[in-house]
Amino acid sequence: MKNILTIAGYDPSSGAGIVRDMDTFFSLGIHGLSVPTCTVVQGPKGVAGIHPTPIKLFKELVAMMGKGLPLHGVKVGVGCDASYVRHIAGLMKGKNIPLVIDPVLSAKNGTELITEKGLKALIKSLFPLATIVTPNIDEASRLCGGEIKTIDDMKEAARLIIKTGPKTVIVKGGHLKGDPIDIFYDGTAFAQKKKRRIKQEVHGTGCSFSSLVVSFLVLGYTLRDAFFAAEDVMEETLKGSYRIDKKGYFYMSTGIVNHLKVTHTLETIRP
Ligand code: PXL
Repeated sequence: MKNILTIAGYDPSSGAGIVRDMDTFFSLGIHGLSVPTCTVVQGPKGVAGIHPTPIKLFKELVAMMGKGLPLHGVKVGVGCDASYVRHIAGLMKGKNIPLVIDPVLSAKNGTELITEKGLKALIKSLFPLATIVTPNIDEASRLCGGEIKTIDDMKEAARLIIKTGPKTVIVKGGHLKGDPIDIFYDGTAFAQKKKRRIKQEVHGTGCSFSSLVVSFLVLGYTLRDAFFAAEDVMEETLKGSYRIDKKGYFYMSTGIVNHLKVTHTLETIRP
């Protein structure tokens, strides 16, 4: 059995964050371990607040996960603040296992999920240790300090982000107009995946996608193959997405990615 540790935010409605990550690992036959950087007070209507995990508790939980348990991969989502991010960097030192970072900045309603200092620490101390970083358009433009409107802008962003240290960058184009395209860049070559836009807005897709990527890396896929396999499974989970609210009541609510809809067996996904 492979173990993947997710260090991210806790969303009690299980739409995003560590619970979503755990569902993803489980759907691919991987055992998930989880340590929350923060608790995000959240339901189908959105985020009402964020409470950092006491740092002493966070460090104790990370230490426990690092002790005696073989870690085969690590995924980082909401980094919360610099002390959490730097501590994760300490955990990764000397470990030759995949690290996938979803550089989450804010919730859909704009609530900041990482401080400015936390973001700086993420770029400075964790990006250089990352196997893959998976920003969406908004995150990529914040990381690069420029607007992203076209595929060429996405590629330029990937080129700039890779200079901060990760081996590979995936820029997710879902927030651009038209059919979304995701861009993969490993420092020498680009690959891209064109997708069909689905009507229902779905929450937690970034968490699922980055968890799928780290899972496939742990299962032995190459970087490029992990990208395409994650894209394939993501499409299935999106097609099967569901709502947890009373239909028509929480009119602002978003759907939940459905990992029970993963029908691919590993053999059929494996390129
Ligand atoms: O989808 C971004 C995200 C990630 N992780 C947690 C969240 C959110 C958005 O609300 O709450 C815990």
